[in-house]
Amino acid sequence: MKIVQILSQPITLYAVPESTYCARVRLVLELKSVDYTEERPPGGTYQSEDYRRLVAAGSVPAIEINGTILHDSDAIVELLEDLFPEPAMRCADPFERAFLKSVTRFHDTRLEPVLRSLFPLVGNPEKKHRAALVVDAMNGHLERLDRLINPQPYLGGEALSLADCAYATTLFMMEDLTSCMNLEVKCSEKIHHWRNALHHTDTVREIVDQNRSAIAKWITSKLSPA
Ligand SMILES: N[C@@H](CCC(=O)N[C@@H](CS)C(=O)NCC(=O)O)C(=O)O
Repeated sequence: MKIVQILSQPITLYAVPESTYCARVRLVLELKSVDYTEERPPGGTYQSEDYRRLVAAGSVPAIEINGTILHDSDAIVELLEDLFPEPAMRCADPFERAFLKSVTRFHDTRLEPVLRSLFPLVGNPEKKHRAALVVDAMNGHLERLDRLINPQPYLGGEALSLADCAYATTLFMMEDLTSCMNLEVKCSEKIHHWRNALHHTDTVREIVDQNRSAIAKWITSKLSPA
């Protein structure tokens, strides 16, 4: 029996529209044509007591699947790959698979944490100097990423991988957050081509554009608060 057949319950994704980690899980669910419903955290925020009762780790994304609650986007997409192997989004070759995992880890432990530190600086002109330092650090990570990867057109070759899904919205969010502060993110041509290839892929474009419009609304709320 296929594992998918033993799933007795529909899948619920707890997510917020602005999050790059939530977009990554949404993207994998969509690319694998998995039935799911998406909900905001109960109580309206992932900081609510109601949400923490449901998801002990208190972070989004989380999924409820077969009665199990799981947080952490990387753990979630790995589980989805095991449960729904088509289309394959992990390389069969163990060396390539480990390499792509290391590229994903570079996103989660290097690039995204720096990007995240920009959020509290948006709409704070007095923190422009701090923001410029953050963007310098981000550009340093992008330079390292450029040396690390060789997308053709995706990270694992012709098929989209879980690693691509980790980066898709982040590559745009970096630009949207820096440009609203008149700062410049420096993406190499290689990273630009890869980003364009991602955006030319229908499902990716849909998820990226949804995330970008949520980020645009958030930026507006910070730059011109009501
Ligand atoms: N490593 C986690 C990071 C997720 C994350 O940091 N989510 C943010 C929202 S974008 C959050 O829930 N922050 C609250 C917290 O972690 O306590 C993942 O991949 O899911």
